[in-house]
Amino acid sequence: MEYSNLIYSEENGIGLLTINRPQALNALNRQTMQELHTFFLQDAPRKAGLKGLIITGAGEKAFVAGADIKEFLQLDAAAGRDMARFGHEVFNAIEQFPKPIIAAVNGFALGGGCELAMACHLRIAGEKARFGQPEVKLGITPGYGGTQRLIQYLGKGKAMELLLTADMIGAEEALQLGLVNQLVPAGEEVKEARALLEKIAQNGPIAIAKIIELVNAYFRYNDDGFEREIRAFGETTGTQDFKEGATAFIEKRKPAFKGR
Ligand code: CO8
Repeated sequence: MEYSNLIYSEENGIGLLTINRPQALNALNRQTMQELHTFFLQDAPRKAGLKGLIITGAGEKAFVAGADIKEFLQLDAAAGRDMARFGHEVFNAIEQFPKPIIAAVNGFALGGGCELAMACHLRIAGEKARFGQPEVKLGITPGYGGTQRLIQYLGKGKAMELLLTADMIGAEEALQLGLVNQLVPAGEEVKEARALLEKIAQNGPIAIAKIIELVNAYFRYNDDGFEREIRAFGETTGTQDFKEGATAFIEKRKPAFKGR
């Protein structure tokens, strides 16, 4: 299929998928999510000879700076919940994909971008990478699995802190906390991801697929948390606080939340 916001290339069985909206720091708008859905649920599973995939962001500044806040303003509670559910389908397909997927994080990985990186099997961060779940600043909760996967990587205490404060962490701290697997010089993320995939691809492909399935199985005992997140995202999207939070971002000012 033809994509407008994704660029795909393949070399020696390793696919490189680039989210390509650099003017919006690669924010995941509706069209991009639709294309990711088509890619991961239809196109990628049919690619013969594929050994693994790399996901990265176009430009030097961002991996993905989140869901597209400018499209948010039209969302009501039901539409918010439906979008969150659609995103969960995409990110679950990434997490369950039987070939290894590495996020090559070249810059901001915020909100939906951090959630996308966490859905991948491994993460290689460049020195400029920054991670965070800043949704509470907009008056909403994460909606693409962030509340659940952040706990899986960081543990409850640090996940709670980052989710409540909306603070960002740099690549060095992300490495120390186990959120990323490798820290590399800026600009080398894709090259190092490719080298790691080449190494993994020396191993048995059936065993690799089983490892992915089994490691994921360990964390799938609590699917209820994911379902609750989808509902919470819908509920918070229906608040006046959220309209204020998203409008304040667009108008480049601080939001004045009223708790309604
Ligand atoms: N959505 C839309 N546009 C964005 C986004 C975004 N998430 N992030 C950046 N942009 C745009 C900016 O508006 C700006 O556009 P313009 O030039 O037209 O003003 C352009 O990208 C460049 O950004 P900045 O000028 O802001 O660049 P800075 O270097 O000053 O700041 C930051 C970089 C810190 C990354 C800043 O852009 C920022 O804070 N971005 C928003 C980060 C954020 O809050 N992300 C979370 C979004 S919510 C989310 O992801 C929820 C996921 C679940 C969704 C579930 C269903 C919908």
